[in-house]
Amino acid sequence: MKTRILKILRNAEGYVSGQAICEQLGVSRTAVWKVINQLKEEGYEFDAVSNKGYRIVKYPDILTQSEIESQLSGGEIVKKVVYYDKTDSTNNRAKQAAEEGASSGTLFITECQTGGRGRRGRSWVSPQGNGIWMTLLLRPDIRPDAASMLTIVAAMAVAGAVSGVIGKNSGYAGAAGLEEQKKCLIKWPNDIVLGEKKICGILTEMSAEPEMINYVAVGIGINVNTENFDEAIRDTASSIFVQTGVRVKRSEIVALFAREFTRYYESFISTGDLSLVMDDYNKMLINAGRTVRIENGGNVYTAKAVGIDRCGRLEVKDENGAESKVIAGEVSVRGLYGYV
Ligand code: BT5
Repeated sequence: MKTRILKILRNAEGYVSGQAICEQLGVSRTAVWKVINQLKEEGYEFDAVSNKGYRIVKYPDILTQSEIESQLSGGEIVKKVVYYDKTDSTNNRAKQAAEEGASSGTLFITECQTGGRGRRGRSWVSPQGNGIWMTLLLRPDIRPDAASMLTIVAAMAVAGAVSGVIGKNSGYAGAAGLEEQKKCLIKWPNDIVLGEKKICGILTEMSAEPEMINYVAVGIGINVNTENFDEAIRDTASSIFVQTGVRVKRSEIVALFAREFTRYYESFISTGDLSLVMDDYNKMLINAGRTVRIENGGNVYTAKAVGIDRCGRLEVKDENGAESKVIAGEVSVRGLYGYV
């Protein structure tokens, strides 16, 4: 009920009377009043005028189930939000819930991770209060070898959502009007960069049979309002706030991510590959046209990145013009002189 009341208040043009809420939801005045008090405790500020009703004048920067679900339209792939004040890793929460039967479209999100994970045993710094640490549980009807493409789909959705929210909050007409350096780009395959620094990483994990996926957990970490970084990541990491000076509400990014993800995911599922979305991805690809250093086990070489193909492989050209394709998961791709 909290989500529904919050949605009514959020979408209202002006004041909404307690009576109108009661009638719309078929609940008592006391029940509405209790929810309004709970919302006040969570940091929502109201203007309450007799004979007119309530209007929300300030939203807290929180990631609770009702804060996020009240911003969803119902048409998104994200159907349900499960929130934790603190947990070890939202990927662990999603995987455990998946084993216990949780449905596709459940989003696990937390304020703080105590054991945030990157790829190949690396750790992910996930402090309290200023980032988005979330995992989307999916049960797609695709071949297991196509699951890694979900990282590409998620990267596009994050980049689109971050550019959109920055555009909206910085007074520009939209992402298209952003200065080039404030556009959110993708470093193949799983990093989202702003101002050439990493603001987001994606960790996709899967449980599958030879021909069938049980579930995929798409874990996403975004540094939103972070101001200081651990020494170990200071050179490469940054946040939306540090790069743009804009402080955005984290739930707005999550809601826009849900919409963007739905758009790209539906295209991906309709063909089972990235053929309908790869052009958009390649436009957001920071590596495109740049020389990259590819480390594949003991084999290190440089080549010019061209773009991804419909399976998400990075096409590169060596100095003699010979083309080859790099498969994610096995390699590390860096710029010649730094992170990109
Ligand atoms: C990633 O790994 O970039 C995937 C990160 C996924 C994090 C999300 S948060 C929600 C969900 N739950 C989890 O437990 N994980 C997912 P990788 O490409 O391996 O990069 C890891 C490297 O990024 C580390 O070794 C550091 O160098 C750097 N790093 C760590 N924390 C960072 C941060 N907060 N911001 C930027 N860089 C960071």
